[in-house]
Amino acid sequence: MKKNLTQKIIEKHLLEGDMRPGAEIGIKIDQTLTQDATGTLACLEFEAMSKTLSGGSKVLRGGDACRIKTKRSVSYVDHNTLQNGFENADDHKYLRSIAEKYGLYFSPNGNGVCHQIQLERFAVPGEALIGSDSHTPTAGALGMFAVGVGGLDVAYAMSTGKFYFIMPKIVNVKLSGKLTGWASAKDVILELLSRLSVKGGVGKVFEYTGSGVDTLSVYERATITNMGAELGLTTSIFPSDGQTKKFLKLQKREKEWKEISADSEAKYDDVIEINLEKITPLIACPHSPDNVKKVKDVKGTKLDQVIIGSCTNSSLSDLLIVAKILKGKKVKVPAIISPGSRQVLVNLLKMGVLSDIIASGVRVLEPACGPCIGMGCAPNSGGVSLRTFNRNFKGRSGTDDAKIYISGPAVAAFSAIKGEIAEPSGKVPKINLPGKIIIADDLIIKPAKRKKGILVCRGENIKPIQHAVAGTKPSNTITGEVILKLRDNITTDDIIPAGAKILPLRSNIPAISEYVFSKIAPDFVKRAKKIKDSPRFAGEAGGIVVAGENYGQGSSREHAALCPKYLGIKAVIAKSFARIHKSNLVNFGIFPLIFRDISDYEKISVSDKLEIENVGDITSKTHLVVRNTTKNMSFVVTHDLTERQVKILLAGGLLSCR
Ligand code: MIC
Ligand code: SF4
Repeated sequence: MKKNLTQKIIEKHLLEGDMRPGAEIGIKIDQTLTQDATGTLACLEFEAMSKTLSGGSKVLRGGDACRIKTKRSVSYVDHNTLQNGFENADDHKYLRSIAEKYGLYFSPNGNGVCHQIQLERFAVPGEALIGSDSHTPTAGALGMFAVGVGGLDVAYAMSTGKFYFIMPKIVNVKLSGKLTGWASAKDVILELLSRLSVKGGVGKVFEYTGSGVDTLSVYERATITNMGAELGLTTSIFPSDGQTKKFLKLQKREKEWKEISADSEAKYDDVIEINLEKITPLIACPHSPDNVKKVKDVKGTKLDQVIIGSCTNSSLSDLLIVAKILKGKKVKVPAIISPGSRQVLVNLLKMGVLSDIIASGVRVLEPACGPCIGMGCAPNSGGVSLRTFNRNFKGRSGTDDAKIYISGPAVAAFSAIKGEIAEPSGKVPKINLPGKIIIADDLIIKPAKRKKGILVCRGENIKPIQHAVAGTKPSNTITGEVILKLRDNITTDDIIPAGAKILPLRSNIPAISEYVFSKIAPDFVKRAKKIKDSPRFAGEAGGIVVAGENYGQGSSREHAALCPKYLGIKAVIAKSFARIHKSNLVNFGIFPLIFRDISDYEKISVSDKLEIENVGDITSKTHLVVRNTTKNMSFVVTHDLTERQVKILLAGGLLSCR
């Protein structure tokens, strides 16, 4: 049978299940990645799974502990790079010691953003990667099957080498022609977002094929696969071809290249056609990546700031274009660049173009996520900022009333020079990547040989997770009160915001839980705690959250499930869920339930008391009856959980599921 590329890779890794869209399968995982904002928790979970935690002691002696079961697992420090206090530094020390003890690679602070480095130094065509970051699919640019997941799934893969997920539908995105003028790879993915919206890719893989594929470099492909996360896709993938070989050769990793692509008459579940010739510069307007317009339609919008960077557009080729545009010019508004990796920075320096960027008045930050996750450079009140990032959710920049636009690097560079959103003009510069680059990976610490006496450093900021995740089996009727009723497309940033103030608490669940829904419902925590502690419910009841479509889109942060769990949330009833967040809810024992009849959403109000009956029968029944005792009415909820997920839920979460 003719196969597409996704089927080929999954089949090669298949351990359990049937590769039918919608069915759960288990695959072997070759590589994992974690970053510091999700990785500390993932490593704590890994330790808990590996049963190496001994009675809360701060320092463990090791040597006999289990090692990771994957071929390559990399632990990155790239998100929590501001060190305003001891917290982040302590977490980083913990991560480094875990890497040494269990056999992970460790990429320290200043080395760059995980996805850029994974692409440069670790991704291998045809292999399978999961990462505790939603943009892990960036590695699909190299023909890798790469999926973003919650930390617990990574911890599980590091302990067992396995990953379970729902077999997605595979869509053939057929590219023809080639990009012309100032159109860039960013505009291709913005075009898809404008056609399909932020929930258009849920349950799907986008596999890129067609003659247009050959015209895109790996750097360009990576921009497209990276932002597939914004469509809600399971992943995106390009074939491994001549462009891939060229990239790996440049990275002095030619030996890891192999050709891999779909069979010529392979079948797909759907087809989308894009003629690259027709793509023009696009821009996502506030406050969603799918609010896409033509640059020419918003040009002239005054800007307060421009930032070029993030894992979407911070590669060597992106910054070379920017340097060419900025050469000899001055920026009119504060402009900032954060290179994707130290390798990118070192090569810009060697090629003599960093000086063009600096001379134009641009501030150069260290290679890290930085402003993309609200780690500094927040805009002024009501400020308008144009960024080359992938997300422009309200408040994510650190300034709640700022307006964030998203574009490709050329639009951003021209706009910085004009001080307003501007269309690129003039002759498109030709970017010649050098035949050889400096391979600046010397900061990466390779896995140490197994040895005794490695100390795991657990700073004061790292609180034990057992009490937070300890799953109690749900009783047969979940009794609860609706604490919050939400709109469509609630992001995990809405559930638990990031930013320089909250991020350092990622390894301290009691402390970070104080910020759940803090931006959109400041009294949520108080109300959740009141219900949780109410003697009326005798510890059995909890809060229930009601939501619209695509609940939990965006970041993979499992804190968006774990913290509500800590606050006593028992169930989320939504019109639909985003993939990663749904798995995270299951992993922490919160029921993700779906309205059978969407109109029932309208009939629920905040403070209604609900009883979800016969939860213990959920295995056999896809329907559960919910009694609204406040309004004296009932409605039906369904679920699309697999048997394995039901087992996890009924055990109270993955860590309690043996
Ligand atoms: C993001 O871009 O939102 C993050 C920060 O990289 C997250 C991970 C996190 O919240 O730590 C993601 O994309 O998964
Ligand atoms: Fe970092 Fe931003 Fe990429 Fe998330 S989207 S990994 S915060 S650069």
